[in-house]
Amino acid sequence: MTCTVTHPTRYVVETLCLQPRLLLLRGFLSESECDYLIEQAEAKIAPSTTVDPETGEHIRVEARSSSSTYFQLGQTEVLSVVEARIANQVNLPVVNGEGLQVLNYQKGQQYLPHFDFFDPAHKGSGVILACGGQRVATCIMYLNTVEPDAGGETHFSEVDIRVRPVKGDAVLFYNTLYNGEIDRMTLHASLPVTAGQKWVSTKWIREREYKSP
Ligand code: PD2
Ligand code: ZN
Repeated sequence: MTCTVTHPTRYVVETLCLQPRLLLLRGFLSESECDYLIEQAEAKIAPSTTVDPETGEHIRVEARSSSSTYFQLGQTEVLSVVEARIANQVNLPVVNGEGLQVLNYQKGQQYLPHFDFFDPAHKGSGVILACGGQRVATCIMYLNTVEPDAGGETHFSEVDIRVRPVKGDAVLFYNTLYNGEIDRMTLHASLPVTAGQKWVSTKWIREREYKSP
C-alpha cells in the first residue's frame, strides 16, 4: 500500500504520571502509518517470544500469548520516519532504538505483568546489557482502536493507570529513573482482549547505540 509520510507531525503530549514517568502521545502516528505497519507485519507474524532472564535467549512463554514480528532499523522509509519521530520525542539518537516490533492480540490474548528493563540481578542480563545498555524507555503505539469494554488496555498496575488502545495514540514510559536505576513502578501488562483484536507497535530504546548480538 502507499503510505503518505507526513513529517514533522503535530501530536499532543499528556503527562499521565510522574513516577513512573508516563506520557500519552495523542495522534503520534497517522492513520496511514498505522495501516502500513499492520500490512507490513501481517505477512510474517508468528507467536511471540520473550528474553529468558537466566540465559538471555528468546523463548516462547505462556505469559505472552500474542503474535509478533520485528523490523530492522530503517528497513523502509516509513519506518525511518517513525523512528526519527520517536528519537526526537525521547531526545536520544535513532541508533539507540531496537528494531520496531509489531504485535497482534486476538480475543483472549494478553501479556501478563512484566518489566521491559533487564534486571541487572538476573544472570542473563549481562549479555543483553552489553549490546546497548539498559532499555531506558518504551514507546507502545496503538495501530487500531479497541472499543471501550473490549479489554486490551495497557495497564500500569502499581499506579492503576489503564491506557485504552486508540488508533494513532502512543504511550511512552521510562524504565529507568533519573539516576539510571531501574524503576519497578513501571510494572505493566496488556490486559486480555475480550472482543475484536488489538495491534500495537513497540519500540524499546537503549542507553547507547544498540547492536543486536
Ligand atoms: O501491547 C501492550 O499493551 C503491551 C503491554 C505491555 C506491550 C508490551 N508490554 C511490550 O511490548 O513490552
Ligand atoms: Zn512491556
